[in-house]
Amino acid sequence: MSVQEILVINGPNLNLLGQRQPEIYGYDTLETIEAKCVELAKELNVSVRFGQSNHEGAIIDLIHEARLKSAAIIINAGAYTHTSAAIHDALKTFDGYIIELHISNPHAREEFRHKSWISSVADAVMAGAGAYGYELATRLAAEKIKKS
Ligand code: CA2
Repeated sequence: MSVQEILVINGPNLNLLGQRQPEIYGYDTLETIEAKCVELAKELNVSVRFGQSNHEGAIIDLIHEARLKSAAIIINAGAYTHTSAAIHDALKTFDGYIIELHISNPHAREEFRHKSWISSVADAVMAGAGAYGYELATRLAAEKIKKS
């Protein structure tokens, strides 16, 4: 049987990780985080692929691609988390396991970050663990897709 894929989708501005606001988002870059998750995925006998876009439509295209190729989605939709009915609708069409992920804890931040359009279509929500959250989410997704 072929190795199952986890698609990790990152939304707007997350390409700047490690370059600005380290007090909130830490010092790891998205490339470093990806390398750690790819390594971990090998140990867990799954595959991990990262995608990032600053554009809502491109994130929706990634979700549609996952419908055909991926067993799980880990999504940090960035600020689109708090605004996007379109990403909500796209995730609803995905049959696999969905984890909503945040580096910071949006509930401990400004009021506008308390609303998520993604939580209601996610199987799990993880927030506030910093960049380490990506590894935790990879472990959880791997466990869930192996049991499915
Ligand atoms: O904590 C998270 O992961 C967030 O999804 C990050 C989003 C924010 O809008 C959400 O409320 C919570 C923002 C991502 C911005 O990323 C930056 C990275 C480096 C420098 C500046 C922004």
